[in-house]
Amino acid sequence: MVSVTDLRTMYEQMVTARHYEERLVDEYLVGKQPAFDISAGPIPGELHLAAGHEASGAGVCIHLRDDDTVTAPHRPHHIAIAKGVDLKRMTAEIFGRKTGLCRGKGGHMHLFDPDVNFACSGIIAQGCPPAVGAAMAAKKRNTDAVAVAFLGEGAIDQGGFLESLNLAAVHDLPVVFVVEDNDWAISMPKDRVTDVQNGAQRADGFDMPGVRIDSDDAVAVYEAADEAVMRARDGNGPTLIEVQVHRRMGHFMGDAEGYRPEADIDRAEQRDSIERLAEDLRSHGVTDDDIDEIRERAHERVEEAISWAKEQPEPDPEEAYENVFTNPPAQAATDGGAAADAPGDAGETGGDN
Ligand SMILES: Cc1ncc(C[n+]2csc(CCOP(=O)(O)OP(=O)(O)O)c2C)c(N)n1
Ligand SMILES: [Mg+2]
Repeated sequence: MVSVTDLRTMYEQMVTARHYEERLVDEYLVGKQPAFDISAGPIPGELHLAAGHEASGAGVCIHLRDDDTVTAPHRPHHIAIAKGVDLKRMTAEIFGRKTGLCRGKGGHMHLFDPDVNFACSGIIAQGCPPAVGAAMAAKKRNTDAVAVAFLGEGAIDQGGFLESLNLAAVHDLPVVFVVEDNDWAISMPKDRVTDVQNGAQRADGFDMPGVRIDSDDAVAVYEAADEAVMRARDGNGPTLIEVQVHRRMGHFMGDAEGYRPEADIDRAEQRDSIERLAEDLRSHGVTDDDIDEIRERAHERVEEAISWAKEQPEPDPEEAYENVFTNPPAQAATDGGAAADAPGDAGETGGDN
């Protein structure tokens, strides 16, 4: 049974995540108009927002400790915030600054915080094998740490996910897989890629428990995750949880969503898991003043992180090839890195995420 303290914590995480992303939108759009120029402004590159996914991050991560591992996909902010990733350094990373979590080299899809064992990746389902590895390490070290891999419903036909389920099951590993089902993989609706509408059924093929939560109700997620994390910590193996969330925004900032029916967008806007949780708080006797105070505290924290990040120095160009898995092309040492723009060399890192 969820306590009022836990309800308040989840609410704070969720409003922090929502406000954080609203503020990122403001910052992201600076310099990108009138014709959308994705490389311009203080946050260059793609930005995938998780507004509408908050209940899954908060409802799961509230059960985790710093020594538990979380891997997240390309839509990571709500999960990172709920896992306790340093908000200032995460924001500096998103702004490409030198003091960012990855020294400004990763951007918003490649946040890595070893202090709380958090990582994310733009490659879908990529986080599943490392989460299984972290769970195997915890088991071999005889600790009761667990690992959680978050992924989207569009990633659950990937081999990496299915192989991870198998390894986790056969070795009884302390890992929880959390599928965030927002019905879309970019512009592809779920029913065009699979006949299995309940993704939790994938668990049956690996003889592990599978739970589907049909609404983005933070309390329902909390309860399912409580059981799954406890089961993992107690040495009883993995669980697959699928949560119905909703995508309130486009796939990425700048997505005109021409493929998406108006009714679907309206439905996503009407189902607000944060408002639903505020109602839960009220029914537990928390006053509107208390709720406002939580929200204000969250907003202040976000503003502080954004102001701090914007004051941080840009990385030095000479550091471009430090701490990365590539060697500089021959000319880079002498031409300041301009050679990296040539096709086919180490600078060609583009791609559709
Ligand atoms: C292995 C791989 N294939 C394709 C892509 C391109 N891609 C980026 S996001 C995405 C769809 C992801 O959908 P889903 O997993 O449902 O997550 P959502 O964006 O809905 O949160 C795809 C295909 C990728 N990043 N990685
Ligand atoms: Mg999806």
